[in-house]
Amino acid sequence: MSGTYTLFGRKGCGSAIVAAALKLTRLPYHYQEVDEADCPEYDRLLKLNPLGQVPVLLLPDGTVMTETAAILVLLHLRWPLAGLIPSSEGGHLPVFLRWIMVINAQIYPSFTYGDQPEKWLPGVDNPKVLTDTTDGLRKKLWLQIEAAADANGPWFFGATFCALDIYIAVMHHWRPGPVWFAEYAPRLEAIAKNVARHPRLETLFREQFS
Ligand SMILES: N[C@@H](CCC(=O)N[C@@H](CS)C(=O)NCC(=O)O)C(=O)O
Repeated sequence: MSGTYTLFGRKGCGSAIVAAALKLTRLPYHYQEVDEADCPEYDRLLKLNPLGQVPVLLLPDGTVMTETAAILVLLHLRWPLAGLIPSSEGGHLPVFLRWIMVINAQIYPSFTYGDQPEKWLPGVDNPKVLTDTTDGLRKKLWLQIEAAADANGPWFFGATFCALDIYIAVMHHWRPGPVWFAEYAPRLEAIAKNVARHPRLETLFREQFS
């Protein structure tokens, strides 16, 4: 499909996952940074996604997409050569589907609720307890993903790169953070470093996480 995509994002956020996927697919895109709530770009973002969340991807035909995983599936279908999703031949696909759903349905929302606990527990004396419990759940989930990752790398599936590697590389910068990953999830930490060194992604990762 021809035409330019527009990605609405914020430095260091989940939009970096979509930006990395776009770079691998080589689909042409324009990046719109939305770094604060009080700016015209944020008003435009709110019109596209009333939740005000990034990433939002505006397709060349004007269709609005939210939800990182849904966007990656679409990009994969439009540019399968990027290898974002493992082939249905071989055993990787079911494992990929399991962990990509755990990341999107459990790990990602743990930030939605844990980052602004007072929003979800109005009037409660100690809303930070929600941050602590969701941080704990997230560590438990990352440890499961660590145990499932190939011990020798360089990617989650050994020699086979896929979008899980991109998620790991971006999210390892988020709580509990790189120091925790280095100590408790060294396979995931190694994957994150390898993705950040990928020739097509290294500039993006430097820009997003420096
Ligand atoms: N389910 C969404 C979650 C997106 C999301 O939570 N994005 C964060 C940035 S990484 C955000 O915009 N948070 C602000 C908010 O939730 O108000 C997705 O998969 O893309």
